[in-house]
Amino acid sequence: MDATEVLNRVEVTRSAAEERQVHGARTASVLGVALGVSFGICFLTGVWSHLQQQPPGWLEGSLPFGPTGLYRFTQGLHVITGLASIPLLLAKLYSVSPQLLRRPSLSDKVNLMERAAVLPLVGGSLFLLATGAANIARWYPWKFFFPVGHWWAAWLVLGATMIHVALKAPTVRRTLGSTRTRTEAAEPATAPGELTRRGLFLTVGTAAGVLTLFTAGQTVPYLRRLTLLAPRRPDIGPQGLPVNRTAAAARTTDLAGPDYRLTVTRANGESRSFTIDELRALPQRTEEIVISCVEGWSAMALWTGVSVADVLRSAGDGGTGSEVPGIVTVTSAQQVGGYRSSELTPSAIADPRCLLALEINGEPLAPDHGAPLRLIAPNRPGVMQTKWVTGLEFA
Ligand SMILES: Nc1nc2c(c(=O)[nH]1)N[C@H]1C(S)=C(S)[C@@H](COP(=O)(O)O)O[C@H]1N2
Ligand SMILES: [Mo]
Repeated sequence: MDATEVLNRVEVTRSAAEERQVHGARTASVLGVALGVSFGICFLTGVWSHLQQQPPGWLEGSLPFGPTGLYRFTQGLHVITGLASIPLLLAKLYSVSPQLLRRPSLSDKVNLMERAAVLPLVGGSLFLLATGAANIARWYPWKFFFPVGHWWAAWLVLGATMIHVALKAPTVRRTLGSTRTRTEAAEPATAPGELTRRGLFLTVGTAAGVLTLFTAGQTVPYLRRLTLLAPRRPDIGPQGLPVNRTAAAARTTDLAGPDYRLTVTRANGESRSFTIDELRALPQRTEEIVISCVEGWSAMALWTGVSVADVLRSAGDGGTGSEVPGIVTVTSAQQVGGYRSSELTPSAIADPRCLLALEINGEPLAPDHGAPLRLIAPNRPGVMQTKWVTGLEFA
C-alpha cells in the first residue's frame, strides 16, 4: 500500500465518521440538492414572472400569450417552492453551521473562494426568502421597490450558487454516490441526545410539507379548505374574490356614475370616448378567466364585457390607415400608487378573451373589483389586470 492509498483510506474513514452526523457532508449534500431543486424552480418561475411584468425591449411583444392558466401555475409554483425553501435553508444552515463559523484558511485558495461565495449565497438567499414571505403577507417594512430588489438578489444568489455548486459537486458526488454503502458501514452511532440525521430530515420534511399543504390552497382548488397559513383565501372578498387594492385606497369610489368615459387615444393624439351604454352596445363576451396575483393566490371567475380588440376596432383607425396597433397602455382612474396602468402586447390584443369586463359572475363589478370597467385577460400577472380602466393609449 503506498502513501496515497493510505491517505485515501484515512479520508474515507474520516468522511464516514462525519457523514452520519447532522453536521456531516451527507446531510449537507442531501439538503443542498433539495434546496437546489426548490430554488431552481423558484428562480425559473420568478424570471418568467418578471419577463411577463417587465419585458425587456427586445422581448416586448414576442412573449407567447399562452394557455389561460399558465401564470397561475408558474406563480403558484414560485410561491410554493419559495415557502418550502425556508425550512430547507434553515436546516441547511444548521447543518453546516460548524463549517460556516470556522475561520477560512488564507492559504487554501479553493477554500477562500468557497467562503467568499458563501456570503452572498447565504445573505442573498435569506434576503430573497424573507422579502418574498413579507411580500405575500403584504408587509413592506423596507424602502426599496420589492420586485427590483428581489430580482437583482436572485441573480446574485444564482451566481454564488454556480460557484458553490461547482466547488461542492465532488463532495456531493462522493457522499451521495456509489461509495456511500462502503463508507456507511464504518459510521459511528450518533451520540445520545443528539439529533440524528434522520430526525433532522424528518423535521425539515414535515415543516416544508405542512407549510406547502396549508398555503397551496390559495391557488390549488383541491386544497382550498386547508388554506390556514396563507395570507389570502381566494374565495373571501366582495363577490367571492379577494381584493388587493380597494377602491377607497385608490380613491376611485365614485367612478361608475353617468359621467364615466373610456377614452381610446391614438398615437397621433386623436381620441374617441365611450359611455357605459356604448360599451354595452358592442358585442358582449363571457369568459372564465383566472385572476392570478403575483403573491401566489388565484381565483377563477366568469367575466362579461367587451374584447379590447372590438373596442379598438370600434374606435376606428383615426384616419391613420393603420388598424394594427403596437403596444397599448391601459390607464386607470387611480392617480397615485403602483399598478395604475399596464401594457397590452399585440398578441394579447389579438386574443378575443382579452376583455374589458363590466360584470363578474353575472353582476356589475363591485367598486373594489374595478367598477365600472376593468381589464381581465388570460395568462397575465394579477398586477397587470388593471382596475377602474378609463383609457386605452397607443404607444
Ligand atoms: N388600478 C389598479 N388596478 C389593479 C391594482 C391596483 O393596485 N390598481 N392591483 C392589481 C393586483 S395586484 C391584483 S392581484 C388584481 C386583483 O384584482 P381584484 O382586487 O379584483 O381581485 O388587480 C390588479 N389591478
Ligand atoms: Mo396582485
